[in-house]
Amino acid sequence: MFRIFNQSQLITIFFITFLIANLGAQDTEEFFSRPAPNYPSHDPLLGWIDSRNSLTLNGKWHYIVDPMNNGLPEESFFGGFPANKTQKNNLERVEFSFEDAETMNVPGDWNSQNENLFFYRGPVWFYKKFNYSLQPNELVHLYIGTSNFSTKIFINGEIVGAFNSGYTAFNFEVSKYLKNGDNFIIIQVDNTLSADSVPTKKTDWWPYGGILGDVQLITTPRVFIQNANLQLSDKSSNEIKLSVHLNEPVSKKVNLSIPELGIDIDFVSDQEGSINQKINLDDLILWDVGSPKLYDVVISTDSDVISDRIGFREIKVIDEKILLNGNQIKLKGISMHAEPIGEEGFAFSKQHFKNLLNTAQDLKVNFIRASHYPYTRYISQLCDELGILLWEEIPVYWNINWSNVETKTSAKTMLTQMIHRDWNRASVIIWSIGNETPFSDARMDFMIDLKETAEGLDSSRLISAALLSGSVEQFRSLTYFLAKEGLKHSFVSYYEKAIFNQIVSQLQPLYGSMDTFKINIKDPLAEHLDIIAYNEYFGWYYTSFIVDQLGVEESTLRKLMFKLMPSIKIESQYKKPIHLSEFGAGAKRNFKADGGIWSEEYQEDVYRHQLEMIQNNDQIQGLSPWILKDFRSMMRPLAGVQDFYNRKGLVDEDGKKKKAFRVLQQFYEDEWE
Ligand code: GCB
Repeated sequence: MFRIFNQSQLITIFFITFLIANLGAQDTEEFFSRPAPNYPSHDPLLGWIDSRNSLTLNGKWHYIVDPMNNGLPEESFFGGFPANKTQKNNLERVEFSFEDAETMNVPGDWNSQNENLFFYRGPVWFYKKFNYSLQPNELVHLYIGTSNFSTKIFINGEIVGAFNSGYTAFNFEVSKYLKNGDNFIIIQVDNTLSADSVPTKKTDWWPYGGILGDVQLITTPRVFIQNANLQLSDKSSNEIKLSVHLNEPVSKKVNLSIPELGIDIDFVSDQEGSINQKINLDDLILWDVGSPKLYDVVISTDSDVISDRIGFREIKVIDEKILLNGNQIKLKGISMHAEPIGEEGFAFSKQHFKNLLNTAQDLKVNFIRASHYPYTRYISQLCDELGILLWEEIPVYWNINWSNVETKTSAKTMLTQMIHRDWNRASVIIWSIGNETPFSDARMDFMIDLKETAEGLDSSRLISAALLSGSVEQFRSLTYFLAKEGLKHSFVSYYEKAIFNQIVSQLQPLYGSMDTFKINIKDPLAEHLDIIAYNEYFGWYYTSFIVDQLGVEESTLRKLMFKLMPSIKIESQYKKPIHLSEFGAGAKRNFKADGGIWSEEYQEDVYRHQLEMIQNNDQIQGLSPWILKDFRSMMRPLAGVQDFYNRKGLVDEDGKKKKAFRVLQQFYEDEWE
């Protein structure tokens, strides 16, 4: 009987059978909510991918926007998009066609490639045809550099798997789905965020959707080197820790070769397929800021070989100092977002990061805070080559759902993928496990778990998190010092002085014995971090927070804040270095406001006062002001000024410098040693 039907007729028969079964008197509901299929989860990350054979799937992909998620097989009334049904004759009803759909570039975000998708948050389907020639005894892995935020993958109509941790690389072994000749791949990417996701739906940056990193089909032998890590564990004896992981639990000979150092050593993996060894390297030249020495490293088995360029350096903290290769170093940094200069959208290419890092180098930095999420792999490669220190971060941002198991799994997956990708990059000295996370016990458990995960994966780097400032207690004492300052100045009105008098006499018993305003960072998380990173906005937000409660002019408070700032002391009871991970002010380039808010001059003033404060404080060992370049944010609608940009950049979106750029540049070049 089956021989008389062609394939599309068969599908129709099944569909009708399905309809009859489902629309029958018994249970029409099932038709509208079918069980979701099982989506397998990703494989352990493939390391050293740049040394592997691969076929790129970058380029033009067809796409269909699907705000109602109708293309998913379990949601669709029409059979589902992954099947890629095409019309065979003109009496066949097919309501989608990938072949006729528009195209966009992959990698690339959709927000900047189609103006209708600028604010879009939802699912989009991507489709590409490719030709493949399968070789015997090889495995093929689909490797995606980043896709935001939830991804479902189908090859030739079959489910490959799903990955729900945005901003990080992932891979699936896909050999069994491929055939010789024509193949097609369909990927659904959904950039919807929720209260349980990482990050949540509220972020002060653009939640770009799309396939944002390279897409590659990488080939390996059947038994292959999954990943390997080399790091300097002890500078005094030039001791290197080597770990190698094979994809199978087999005992195999593995060779490590570093020709320039005359290293050519064989090891044998244990029953788990792992090697964990220490070796001593003579005459090692260390990787350092300004002299970024990299070595060619090759690891091989009888069937597999991988290589990379790796630098060796030691980073540690002793009391309040940061030591790079045993020498004290101050982190002269700047924070960044992954957005290119002079182009809309998400930064993903080597060229994007080259341009950003050139601008940062012009600022005379030795350190970049890559906030608030992992970027594509090119940034750390470039920092390795240029000798710039790097902080990498996961988007555990503001208040996320600390007690939700899936939220934690997602954050841990991001941390693991980030570390497994960049653990050979000498430039990366800090893993940051979050930004401005408000106090609670649930948050402490969550963050400590992340910290232990990071430490377990990589013991050769520092761990930090940007802590939140501005407790009620801090604001109360700040108010006292501002009021006290206010009594001294003629620009303060009689009415305001009367208010200040009242405040001073009320708060005198509490703060009268203190000679200057101090912030003591007491966040209990600081005890678990190697560097205490702290975000503060004295010259920007804090005055507006206080003004609402006092009934004095905001302009008065801003002037008083500038008077106070140079003497403010930020300190911590934990004897550790403090890194000011953010400070800054908004300014639109060329905006004329007579030195007021949004002018370049006001931003410049904030920087001058901030830097004076920093110069007066020995516990501060690092800075990454907010931020290198103006960046897109849905939270910033002010027309004519912000236009959906956060304007705290030291350069505008086209890379043109604002006045504060030179203030920080000079500080780094001549003043802060
Ligand atoms: C912060 C956040 C950062 C924001 C910045 C701002 O504290 O960490 O993500 O963009 O302030 O500009 O308000």
